[in-house]
Amino acid sequence: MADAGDKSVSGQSFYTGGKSVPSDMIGALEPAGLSDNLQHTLDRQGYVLLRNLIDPDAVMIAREEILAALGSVGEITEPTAAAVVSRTSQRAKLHPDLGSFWRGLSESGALRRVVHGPEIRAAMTQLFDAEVSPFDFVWLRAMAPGRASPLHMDHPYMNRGTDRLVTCWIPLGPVALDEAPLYIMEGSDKKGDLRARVAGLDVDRDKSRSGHFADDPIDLATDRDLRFLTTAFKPGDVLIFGMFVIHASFDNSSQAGRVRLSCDTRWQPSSEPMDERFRGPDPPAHDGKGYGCLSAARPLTDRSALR
Ligand SMILES: O=C(O)CCC(=O)C(=O)O
Repeated sequence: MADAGDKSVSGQSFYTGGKSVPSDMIGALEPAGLSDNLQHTLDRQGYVLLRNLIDPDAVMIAREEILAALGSVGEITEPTAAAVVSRTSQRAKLHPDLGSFWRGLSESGALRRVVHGPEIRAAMTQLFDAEVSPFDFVWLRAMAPGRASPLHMDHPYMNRGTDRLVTCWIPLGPVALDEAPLYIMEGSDKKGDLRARVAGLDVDRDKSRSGHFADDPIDLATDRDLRFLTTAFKPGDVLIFGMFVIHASFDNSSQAGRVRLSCDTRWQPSSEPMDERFRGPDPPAHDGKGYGCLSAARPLTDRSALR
């Protein structure tokens, strides 16, 4: 297992769709600091990586709660703190309403302390230079070995409110380089033709089109001379990016069989309109399915890809 928190990405093999990514196509995400102008950094490089922003103890408390819940449905072996998958599941039997099970975890106080807590609120206030609000809906993810998130921009999934919207991707615990770290395609937000492919698309209204990019990530990066930027993450780190940045995760190739936990959230100025699907005490999310719309709401043994 590579060292989580190590800035270097050299010497590590990365895989997408089972294919090895050439090492000269990989680069390291550069951290910023709160003394930087966060909006300028976001505009310039398409992302802001803030190391150790959130209290790591709070992150680990949320992590342990989620791992214990996955252990209670037989998906994580004992001791659950090691985050190793069992490759079996009792989830659907014990919790026939899978969305409700995932909603319970997503709304826990321990997780909300991390993803909507004072540190991230302060960073978002600084970034937007305004009072800020998060979407109430959060995208809690458990990425099992062999799985990955597909290549996409966030815009077609959440564009019924303001354009002044950012994603905050938060690792829930250490994420080593072989444990499906998120990657960003460097400079992809500056490529007008890539943006034009999904600009204005609303995946819930236009079912004939996928929000994801069907391209093979290595082919796209080669054709457009784009690098994959990633890093190993530590508890407390936050990766912020805009709606038109191409991103995905590498395959979880953990030989130890460790699951990757993370949560992505969205923030915007409070004065701007919010996408109604993701606000309120019981957000309808995609197709009114609530938390049941997420791949992570399915058992870890399930291979279907939702959101
Ligand atoms: O965590 C992942 O694998 C995907 C996250 C993502 O797509 C996002 O934060 O927008």
